[in-house]
Amino acid sequence: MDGGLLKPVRTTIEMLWWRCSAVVCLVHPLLSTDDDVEIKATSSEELLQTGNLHTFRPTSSRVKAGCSFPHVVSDHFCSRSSSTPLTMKLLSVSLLLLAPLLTCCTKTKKLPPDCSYIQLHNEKTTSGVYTIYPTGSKPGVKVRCEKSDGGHWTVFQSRLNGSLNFYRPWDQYKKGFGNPAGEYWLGLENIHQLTRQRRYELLVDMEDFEGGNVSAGYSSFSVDGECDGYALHVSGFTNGSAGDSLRVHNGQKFSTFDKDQDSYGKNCARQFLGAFWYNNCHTTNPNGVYRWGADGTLYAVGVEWSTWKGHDYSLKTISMKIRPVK
Ligand SMILES: [Ca+2]
Repeated sequence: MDGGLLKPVRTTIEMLWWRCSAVVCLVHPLLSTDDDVEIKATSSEELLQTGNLHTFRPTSSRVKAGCSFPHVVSDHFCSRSSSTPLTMKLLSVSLLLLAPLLTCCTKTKKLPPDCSYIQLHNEKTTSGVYTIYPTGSKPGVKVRCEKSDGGHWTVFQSRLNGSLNFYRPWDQYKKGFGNPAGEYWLGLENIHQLTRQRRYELLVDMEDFEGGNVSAGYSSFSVDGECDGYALHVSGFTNGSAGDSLRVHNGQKFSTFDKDQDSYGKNCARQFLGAFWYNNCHTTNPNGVYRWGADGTLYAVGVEWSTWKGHDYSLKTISMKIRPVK
């Protein structure tokens, strides 16, 4: 091998030795200070021949070294001034290598999956916008949390003032849209990820333009995955003067104007200008057209909860929220 070919090989070997040296510098204190020995070496190749780990300075002919495996080193290159049991050394090195893993396990902090979890770990939290992690991992999603005596509710749907158009296609209802501080939809995938892990209850709060304020509660709420059409499972109507307008929607898949999964011969989303778990078609249309109160111009296209205000009254506000069942 001529000099031109030998040079890159020598350079590579020296780089490898520098990397090994960095590792040894970290391990070195555990190998004990009295293991330091003086060795003679004139090149990286000579050190390589020892089969040992060393701190190595390529420009120096006399090298300070820590012998990690003295039993494989000849007396010519390495002599010991003391004898620490080899098993103790191996144990020390093993603990050092395992330390990062042990540290990782003890320092792992669970990301909050919902608003209730956030409040549970910080009772001083107030109502507002927080980041939750429905899948248990990043990235998270911003959501509005509403505080009550029984724990924070995670709001997944909110109509407040008609500032946002809710007549949107499937992909937007899947991933979510809007601003959690105002009007928004959390997204079917997020709702599914939340409710697949724990049992949730549902609360629907609503308000009319005359100062009326009612609610409807359900003891069980969940949404299937996309492969099952994000089907709704809601049951256990418990209270609320709003009445039960969700019963006929139980078990229905979600539909948008560009994805018809309803039980109607035509397209409910197109006919009633919304997106929901339509059946044939609805007794509530919370994602319908925002209108100001009573309006019979177009039948049942408004933001409605029929068991409270009928099909020709569009509500002032409505919000749907969930929290884990205790
Ligand atoms: Ca249909």
